[in-house]
Amino acid sequence: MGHTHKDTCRICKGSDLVRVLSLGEHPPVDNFVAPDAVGEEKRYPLDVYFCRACSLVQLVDVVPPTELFHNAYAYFSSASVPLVRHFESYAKQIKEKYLSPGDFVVDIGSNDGVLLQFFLPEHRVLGIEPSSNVAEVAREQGIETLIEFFDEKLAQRIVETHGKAKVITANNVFAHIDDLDEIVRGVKTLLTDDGVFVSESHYLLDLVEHMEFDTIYHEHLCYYTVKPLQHLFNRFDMEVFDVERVAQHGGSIRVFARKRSTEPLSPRVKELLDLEEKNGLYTPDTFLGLEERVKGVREKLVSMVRELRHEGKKVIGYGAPAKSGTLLNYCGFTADDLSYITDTTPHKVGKLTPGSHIPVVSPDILKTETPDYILLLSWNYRDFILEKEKDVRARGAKFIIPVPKVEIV
Ligand code: JHZ
Ligand code: SAH
Ligand code: ZN
Repeated sequence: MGHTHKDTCRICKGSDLVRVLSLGEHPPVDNFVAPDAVGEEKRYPLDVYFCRACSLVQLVDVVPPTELFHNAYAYFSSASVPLVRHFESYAKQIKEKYLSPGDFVVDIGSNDGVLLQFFLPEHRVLGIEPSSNVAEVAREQGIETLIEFFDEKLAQRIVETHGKAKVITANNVFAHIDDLDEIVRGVKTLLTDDGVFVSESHYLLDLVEHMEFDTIYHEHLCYYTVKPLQHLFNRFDMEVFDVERVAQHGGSIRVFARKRSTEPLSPRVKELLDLEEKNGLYTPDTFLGLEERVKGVREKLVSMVRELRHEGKKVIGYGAPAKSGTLLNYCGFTADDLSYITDTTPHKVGKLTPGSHIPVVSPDILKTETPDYILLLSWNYRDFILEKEKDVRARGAKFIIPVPKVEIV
């Protein structure tokens, strides 16, 4: 199946789209390859566009969702200990602010149950998760999960079988869905009149400020700011009533929306809108400069790694997150550059990274091996990983940090 190329904005439907950054063609980042199944991989363009009408930054080349999310999806949220802790405190906030015992919570893109587990047993929960291998893990823990893509029809069915939800969450998935109108209609159908929709996504301001170019990949169709999200919800008679910046994934925004009401909005909404404006996120010029900066990072990283290899040093990678797909393929790294990459996800171990075909192994290898340099691909867990790997560092291994700036520690 090929990809589709849209010529209108995903939120406002306008057609004044400017291409602001091009990263070339890449395979889908979560499609790890079995060593005995190496063949031609499909590559799709990774070009970023800015909408002059509503300021949404987005991809317009859309890979069919079934090629990204399927029965062998590689991302398991619970493989990252700091992320599990994050969702534990997220659930605590929601419980304290919005829930009474017995209330019904639905999570869209519930993955392995990383968030919903923390609402049990006080609340009723339901996960929606189309990647069946990941959904099974949640089911095994007793978290009821529908193996489906969320849409309005499914929302209607859930209302009939389970009733309406007091809280609907959708984390790191609201930026991943092409037809946002369908999702918002579904959310409205499923939500009680006093219900709350909470969604966390990577934040464009952090992407730009900290050069997080590797967080651009086909799963991420939207790079959100508050302004276009307001536009989206308003179109459906809903409103963004609160926003919060959180540190996850190098910087995310947690956005709270509800059916339109007469209640006041949190002052934080206006504060963040002002900050976005001040930082030029509503003009394409801000993004047009990105490509040169990204090329600069590539030059620095590639020459550093190639020089080290030339000197006979052993270099490996640490973490095979989705974003490593973009970084590795954009830099053209292969197993000649990084001998292997460690990752805590059992599903990734034993496979090859998409496109770059570098073997993924368990981090246990570092208990006995001491590479000279370790490229930290899961840079968003930097402090946690540097502390966790203090033994191999004490034995002389150095970490190369690629983001927010290339440095060796
Ligand atoms: P992590 C995810 O992207 C999923 P990814 C998704 N693509 C998305 O939208 C974004 O989040 C926002 C490993 N690891 O969480 C585990 C170690 O090996 O940064 C994971 O494979 N050792 C839908 O994939 C990866 O790193 C460790 O100590 O970029 C982390 O992936 C830790 C902490 C993690 O997200
Ligand atoms: N919410 C988790 C997982 C994010 S990964 C977290 O924040 O860590 C994104 C998840 O959304 C994947 O597990 C993917 O299979 C799922 N997903 C993708 N499209 C979806 C859709 N249309 N409806 C529901 N889930 C979807
Ligand atoms: Zn638009």
